[in-house]
Amino acid sequence: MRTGGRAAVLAGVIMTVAAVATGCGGSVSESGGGDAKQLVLIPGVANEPFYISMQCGAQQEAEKLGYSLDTQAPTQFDAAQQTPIVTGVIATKPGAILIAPTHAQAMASPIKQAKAAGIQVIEVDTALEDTSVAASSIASDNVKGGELAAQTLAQLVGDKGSVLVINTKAGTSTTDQRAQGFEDELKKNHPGMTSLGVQYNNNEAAQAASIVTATLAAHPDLAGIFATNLSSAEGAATGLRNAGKLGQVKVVGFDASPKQVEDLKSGTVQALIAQNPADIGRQGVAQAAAVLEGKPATRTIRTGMIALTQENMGTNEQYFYKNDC
Ligand code: T6T
Repeated sequence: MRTGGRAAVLAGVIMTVAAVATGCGGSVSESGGGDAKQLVLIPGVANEPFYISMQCGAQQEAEKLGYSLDTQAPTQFDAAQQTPIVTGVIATKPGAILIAPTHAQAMASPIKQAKAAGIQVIEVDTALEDTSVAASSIASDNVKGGELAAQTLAQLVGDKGSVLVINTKAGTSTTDQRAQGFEDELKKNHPGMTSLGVQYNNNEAAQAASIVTATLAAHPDLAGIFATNLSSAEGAATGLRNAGKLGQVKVVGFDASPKQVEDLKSGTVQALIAQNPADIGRQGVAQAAAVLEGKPATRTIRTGMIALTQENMGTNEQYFYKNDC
């Protein structure tokens, strides 16, 4: 990111927290014999820096507001694994669950069961397609994030050439929106760039690396990659390293895990769209507390993002995700 033009676009990327208040009223919790002061966070997957950072923020806020927070996560980002966790949590009757649904449709049924059992539902990061279930949803503006990724990649490749999108799993609300925002921005404002389309890595970094290898074999002139999340970006870096194409093919990745930050520092990837998962967790707990205390909830909350580059990463360390609190 050395030219004035690049810096100018990237300077304007910090999106401040914007709450879209709809004034949805909450009711005092009746958790049917359970503990209304107990909250359960159900992330998309265990041991992953994005969700660990979210948990750290949620934990801090829960302590501040006088709630207990338990976290139960599936070992894979998979609705079949997340469903029994939700079912088990329903039996313990907490006041609220804060959940990152691993699939916009497949998780609707268990989450509706939680709501029917009198448990308040707050969506953190991902969301169900059915917007009638959750009292509040807190996430980055993922369409905007995809657009920002397209603008950033366009600058890196000189606004021309073939680019690839590596997505995680179809049906993940956030990454689908990022891919959509990216593709729409290319069509609208970057006619010199051609998208080779979206390929899915099943949220496995190794699969993202294989996708890069296969794409380079078919398209040796590949100019850039948009990797829609942590696993895609970590894997894309490995794929390019294996193919000896580091630096030649430009990468814009979503998220900022410790490994991704290392990849940015070493120039393996050129930009990272970092989210603010701790803020998602904090605001998720605040919304849960509001509905449990009969105060109005904010139906949709958008948290901040920033495009990190080698140039600005030194002054934006607060955006790096954590492996522990
Ligand atoms: O990108 C985040 C999250 O926003 C997305 O919904 C799923 O993947 C991550 O957790 C990163 O792995």
